[in-house]
Amino acid sequence: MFKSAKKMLSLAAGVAIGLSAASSAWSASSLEEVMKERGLTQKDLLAAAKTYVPTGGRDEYIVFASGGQSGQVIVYGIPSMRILKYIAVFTPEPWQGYGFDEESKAVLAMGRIHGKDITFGDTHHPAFSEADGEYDGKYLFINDKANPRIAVIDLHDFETKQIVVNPIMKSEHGGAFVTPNTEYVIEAAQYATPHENIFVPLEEFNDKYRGAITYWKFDKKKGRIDESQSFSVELPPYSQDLSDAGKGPSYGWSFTNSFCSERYVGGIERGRPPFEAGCSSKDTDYLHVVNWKKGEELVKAGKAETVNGHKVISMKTAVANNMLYLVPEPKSPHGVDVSPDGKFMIVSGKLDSHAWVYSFDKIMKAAEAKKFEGKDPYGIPIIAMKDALHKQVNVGIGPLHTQYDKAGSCTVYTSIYVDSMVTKWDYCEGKVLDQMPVHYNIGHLMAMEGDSVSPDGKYLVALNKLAIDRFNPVGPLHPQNHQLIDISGKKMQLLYDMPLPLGEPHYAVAIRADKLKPGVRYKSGWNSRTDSRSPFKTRAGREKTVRTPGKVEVFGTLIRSHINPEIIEVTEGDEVIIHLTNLERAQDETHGFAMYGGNVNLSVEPGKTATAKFQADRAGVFPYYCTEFCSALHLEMQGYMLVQPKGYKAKEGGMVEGVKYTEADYNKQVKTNVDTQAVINSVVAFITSHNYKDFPTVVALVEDATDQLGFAEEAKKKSEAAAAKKDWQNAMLWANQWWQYQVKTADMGLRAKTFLEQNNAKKIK
Ligand code: CUK
Ligand code: CUA
Repeated sequence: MFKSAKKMLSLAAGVAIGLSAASSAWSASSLEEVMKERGLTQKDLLAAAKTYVPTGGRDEYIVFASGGQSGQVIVYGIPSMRILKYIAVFTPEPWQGYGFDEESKAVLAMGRIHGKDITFGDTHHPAFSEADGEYDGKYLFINDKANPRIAVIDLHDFETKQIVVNPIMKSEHGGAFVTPNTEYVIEAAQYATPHENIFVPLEEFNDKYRGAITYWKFDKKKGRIDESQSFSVELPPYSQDLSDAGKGPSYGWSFTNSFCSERYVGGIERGRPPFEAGCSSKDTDYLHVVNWKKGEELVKAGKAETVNGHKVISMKTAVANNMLYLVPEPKSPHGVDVSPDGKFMIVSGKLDSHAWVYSFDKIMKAAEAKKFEGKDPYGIPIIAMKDALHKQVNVGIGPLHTQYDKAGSCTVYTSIYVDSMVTKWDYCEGKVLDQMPVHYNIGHLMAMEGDSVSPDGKYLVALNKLAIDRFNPVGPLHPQNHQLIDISGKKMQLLYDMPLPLGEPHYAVAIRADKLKPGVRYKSGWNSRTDSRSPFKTRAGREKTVRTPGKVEVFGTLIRSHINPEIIEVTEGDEVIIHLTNLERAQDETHGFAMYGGNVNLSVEPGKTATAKFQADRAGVFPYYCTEFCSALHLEMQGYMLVQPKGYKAKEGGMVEGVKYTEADYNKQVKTNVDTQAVINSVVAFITSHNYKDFPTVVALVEDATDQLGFAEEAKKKSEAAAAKKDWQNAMLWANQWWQYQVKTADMGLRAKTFLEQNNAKKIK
């Protein structure tokens, strides 16, 4: 039996023994003893049992949380609260090679503002694509408040594909919110500015500064926003805030609130009272009620103006076409959340202790009857609060956002920022049902599939702004605290605290895990950012280096455990372009590519083609290597870029080998290989004598092992050819390469065999 397989087999046995020893230790300490030792209560135990997912288990829901200032999206599971991924969106992220390979740099470049690279984002609101108001699990959108932008993430591979820059806003907040069939992604402005990219003094604030809502047209077939079909509606400079799309009876409308309809401009240094004083002096602000369907028609009819190359419907046109109304809402409101049936909108005032339930039906009746209490300074009709209001409920001090429980119920949950609690209440009857403290200062809260037309209830996550004393201290900058709450019973039950150390996630959305069907590999030679075959796709055996004056272009490949080419020779001053295709088909066999000194760092997942581009501006020796521990010989997955000085002449004579091999060495290696093959054959016999085809994991492993064995066969031929010429040096080295492929084959085979044993595969012959 050969050494490595023996080692692996004995290793496997060792693991098995270790497990049984450990399990006896487990049973020795009883549950009661553990509870006593760790000071746990029955309630703690119940919470643990409700959230614990044993090894190999899966979560029921997948959460996509904004990563706040990190400009990323955080993906985690519910109920385990285990973090699964950070998706790079607006910010370079080395693990994913985002912002390092040319393909993803092109995505970040779409987000440039006036030609400047923006390498962060202030993400607030993620939103799923929808079909008939249900999450369809295809795309995720997220906004950037600081630099008004929307990003499109494809949930097929959890990668960012597109960033669009808002053509008229300089600040936003009310995005991303989608219409029920993802016709549009809504983005509303925050701090008013001139729409044109020009200077306008603040003295002209009322006349020249404007808010807006942009409706980004989404092309579901292409999976991209179509900027040419997108449009905006001009709004007064009221500091628009959050938005939501109507559905059911309110389909075709959208709702956006505002928090500084005073139009106050501060200036502490000029001796003026600050913004916060002037922006909270009135008792009410305005909810903007907008008919985007009508807007779409007006744009098609050529009734929109063009600002910065983008279609904008003026307030005048909007009012004349009955597509824009205002409704007073309580002092400095924050969230506006449409009910799953589309009949109500709940708004809370940050400086008020009430949640206000508006009836869409009442608003429409008043609008149709032209029953207005007046017009705002821009001529927009105002529907009186009493003509729009359904209920008003005292929910606690500083209410922010609301989430709806299961479809058909009247139960909602509102985050209470100042009081640090969640209030559960009934919006049909208008009464409080339960209240629960959270830690601390909750912002958004989020229920399972909460923004869809059929929320699931079950769990609620409180996205708390402050953690204060909840976790082990890590310095002045504290993590955020996401708390998982069981809402399946009458009383809310706190289950779990999860620290989130990556920016301030404002909002999150959760989807049923079985709706997501991400791939595990790309079609070979794939540009994942454009979702098309890369022109730089390179197949095994077709690797090449193309030299033109001043430029060296490498078309290379990656596979366990070598980078082809292993030596790249360039001349000082050359532009170097390295395209690498990962030839692996095996799940989770990503290879990285990092090189000394030039900020070169790629992540190349199975099938992907990625490109590094840089200037070799100084002569020297630059090692490169694979950054993912991909096999036992991962450390040997290495190479050298040699940057030769201009005019360099290569020395006479070949490489001096460190070891000289003899015929005896060759024979010894061949003997090992033959023995190894016997082990492989026995593993193959075991696998094929079982119903392995019933296990997709094993089928994939077998496929991969078969590939590796094919490579072994090629190396074997090279070795035998060299031996025939009595070139023992090459015969021995190729025999060793043949063995390396065998070891990889055996590795896959043993993993498959172990899997079959652990999963009680049936013997079929
Ligand atoms: S926001 Cu931060 S807590 Cu941007 Cu939706 Cu309310
Ligand atoms: Cu590939 Cu390490």
